[in-house]
Amino acid sequence: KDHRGQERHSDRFISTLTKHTVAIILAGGRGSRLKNLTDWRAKPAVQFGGKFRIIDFPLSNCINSGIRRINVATQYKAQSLIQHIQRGWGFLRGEFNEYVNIIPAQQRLGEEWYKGTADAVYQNIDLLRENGGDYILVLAGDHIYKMDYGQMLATHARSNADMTIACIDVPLEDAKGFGVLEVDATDRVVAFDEKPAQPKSIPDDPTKAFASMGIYIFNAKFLYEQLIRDAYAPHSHHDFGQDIIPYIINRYHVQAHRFTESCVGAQSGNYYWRDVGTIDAYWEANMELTKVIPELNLYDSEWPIWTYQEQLPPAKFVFKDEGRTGKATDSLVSGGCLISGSCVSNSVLFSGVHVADYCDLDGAVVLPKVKINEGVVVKNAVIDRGCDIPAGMHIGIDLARDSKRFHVSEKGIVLVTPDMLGQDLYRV
Ligand code: ADQ
Ligand code: ADP
Repeated sequence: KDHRGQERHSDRFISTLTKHTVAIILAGGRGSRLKNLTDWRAKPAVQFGGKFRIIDFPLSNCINSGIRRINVATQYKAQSLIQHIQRGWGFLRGEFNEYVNIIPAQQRLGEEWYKGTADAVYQNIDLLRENGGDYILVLAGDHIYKMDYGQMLATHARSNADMTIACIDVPLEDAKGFGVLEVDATDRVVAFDEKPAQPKSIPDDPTKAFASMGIYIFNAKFLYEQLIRDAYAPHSHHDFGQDIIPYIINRYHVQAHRFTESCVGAQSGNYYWRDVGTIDAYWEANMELTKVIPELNLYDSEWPIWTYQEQLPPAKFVFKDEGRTGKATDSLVSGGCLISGSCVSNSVLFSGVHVADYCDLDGAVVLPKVKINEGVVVKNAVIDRGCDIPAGMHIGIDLARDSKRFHVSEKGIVLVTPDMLGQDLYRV
């Protein structure tokens, strides 16, 4: 039985857990590795996949898991994020104690902004207490994935843990960027190393490490005790990965929850979790969606991804002259797009992109409200919202030249923003 006297194997086991869970999504990080894409918006507000923002993924996961009390902690350049959540996520019913609550930074203590991730939760401790959940689900606002948190709550309750961490196998060479765990035979966490210089591999595969996904479940009271203790701990960074987890693993019960078992919407039998933290990863994840069978299925009605959607007319493709039909292949084209006498392939066009005649787009990720004038060629690039690409401009063809005016990533993806074109930012 769990602490409410509910049978662990009863049919209502998981719905009882999700009902008594309050989520807090940490959406404060800039995501500076996304370069100029996050000059004016926080990483969770960055557009993804034609009509979504990154934050829509953890938010949708909460709703689809039956967790409907959600707080979003904002900090860096939150305007765009706040606007998106207000417009798109207002459908929950306060009468039923459902809400998405946007928490502005710095409401409680002192003069400073949040220090680490634990501090961001600590500064909102009063609010969480008022929300009154038994379990607190701490989420990052900047990952693309579909996950049923109900199954993770079940792992947490069944193992009688104080805290549970969602984990995934990652290639050993990538493990330096994660918290790396060791578990015993019951998947209890016995060691934790935050971003180790020399990550340890898992016992049965030297090419892989067991990494924290930065997704945590805490018993509410336990979390508050730890946050208060940590707030006064000298030399603490007030961070879950650097401070809280290393302190508690040998003193309390920390359980690992394997993401492989909880995959959702995985019609092709795989599971998907991406940190689109760099321009290369961001571009690649968008490109993946143009494949015939992408790993991330956005067309899965079992696990819909919700978002704010502007009212827009359908995408339209216009014939120019022989051989110059406006067309798009292996591409995602959103509402409000106009493609006239141009060829678009392997591209993701967000809402309201206009492509004039005689253009060629291949491997283009084009954010909303971009105008591409006649004769433009774009190859392997990310074009930021509101850019007006001058007629005849070639992007991604001569990288040496592009690197003088645009940002060129390690793998040769070109990022173009309105600033770089000397244009005003699009304000809506
Ligand atoms: P990182 O990915 O480095 O490591 P971090 O930069 O601390 O995580 O950010 C986690 C989340 O919190 C992000 O969504 C970020 O936007 C947000 N955030 C950061 N600082 C914030 C603040 N002050 N206020 C509000 N939100 C804030 C973590 C763990 C690792 C784990 C990886 C998985 O520490 O152990 O492996 O996540 O990606
Ligand atoms: P949107 O949320 O409309 O997609 P962006 O993400 O590009 O817009 O911009 C984020 C927010 O930052 C916008 O809502 C806008 O109000 C604000 N903003 C954009 N440019 C500037 C600027 N130059 N100075 C101050 N604020 C800006």
